[in-house]
Amino acid sequence: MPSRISLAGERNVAAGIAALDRSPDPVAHSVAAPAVTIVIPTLNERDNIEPLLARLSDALADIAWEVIFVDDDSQDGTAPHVRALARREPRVRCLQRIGRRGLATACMEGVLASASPYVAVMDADLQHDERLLPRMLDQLEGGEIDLVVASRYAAGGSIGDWSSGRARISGIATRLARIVCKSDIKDPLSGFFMCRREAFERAIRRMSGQGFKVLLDLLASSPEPLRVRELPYEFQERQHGESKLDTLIAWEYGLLLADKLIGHLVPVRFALFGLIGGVGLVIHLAVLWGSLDLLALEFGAAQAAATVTAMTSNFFLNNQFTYRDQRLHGLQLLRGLATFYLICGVGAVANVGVASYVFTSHHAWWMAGVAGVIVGSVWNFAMSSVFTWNRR
Ligand SMILES: Nc1nc2c(ncn2[C@@H]2O[C@H](COP(=O)(O)OP(=O)(O)OP(=O)(O)O)[C@@H](O)[C@H]2O)c(=O)[nH]1
Ligand SMILES: [Mg+2]
Repeated sequence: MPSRISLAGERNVAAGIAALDRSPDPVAHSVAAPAVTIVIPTLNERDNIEPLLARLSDALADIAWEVIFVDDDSQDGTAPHVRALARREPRVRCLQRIGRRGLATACMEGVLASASPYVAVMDADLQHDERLLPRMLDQLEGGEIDLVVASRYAAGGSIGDWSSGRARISGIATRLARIVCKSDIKDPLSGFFMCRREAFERAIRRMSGQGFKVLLDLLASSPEPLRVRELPYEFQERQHGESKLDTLIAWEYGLLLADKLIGHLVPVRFALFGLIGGVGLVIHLAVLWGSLDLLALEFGAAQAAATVTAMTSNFFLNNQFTYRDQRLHGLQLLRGLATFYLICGVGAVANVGVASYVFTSHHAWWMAGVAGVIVGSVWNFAMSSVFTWNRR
């Protein structure tokens, strides 16, 4: 390798630097950088996009803003629709995620895809009052606040016309949230807030990204308590499209709370995987008993039937609960099941091998059994999280 460039080369480099010195800074001469990025997660919200953009343009007339729609590959064509609008309006961007789901991770990735000093998160369905955005920005620019929350529960705010059932569930969930969040805040489950980018960045590596409640995740994950202000607003009716709330949202919420409470001791996914393993053991014993007593099968055949049933039910339970955010469907489901059988088969061999070794080393039978189960479970969890559910 030549240790120095030729004379002609040196002249070229010097000419290049001189030219750069003379030329105007290309960044400084582009359009004004946005002061605030509004991150909007979307799942089948096509019809809400244009009305929302019109409202944002009105509300933010004097502010340099941009909006990033983070779309999880909606079936109604939300992403191509946003891109079509982005060709006419450079303040609009689309981040389309394929094979991914999750409101919280969508918001986190939207924030990471932006560079503005302030970032807001709001829903696409016109339930959040966009006229609050300039006041939120004012509060942050004042310098004494890290996070402004649009609050349904602060004095003057309201949940609109929710059914009494939804209001009660939200009340209970909010009380639970206060246990894990480090701020005394009335609406830690609000989906509408604005914060300083550094505050978000400091917390993001500790965030769970689990489920719907990204604000709670942010509050509970921040290394130091955030300085919060709440602005009241009235939650509006959804305008177009369908709600994405379903019963499993409560499950995801439970996982987020568990992660914030015990996640530093044991990963919640592993705890869940172990719990489902326990359910699998019960299923195994039930099928074994049924096959021996009711069907009068040979022990070997009964044990094989029980093993396959337990592995299959474990796979589907894990797919539904432990890896809900990476759920497999269609052909991928079959492929996942095949890898799961294979991994658990090797896990069983490891389990028996370790247990036999511990037993022959003159340890108690139960100690040998537990050692085998631990090694087998860790193997199954580690391998299936790589080869069965985490292929993308
Ligand atoms: N990217 C992405 N966005 C999502 C996902 N789930 C929901 N959203 C979006 O998150 C926002 C909130 O979801 P909603 O279904 O409106 O939930 P909600 O406002 O609590 O419930 P409603 O009052 O019934 O509308 C909406 O903009 C949805 O399109 C998801 O898995 N991925
Ligand atoms: Mg909504």
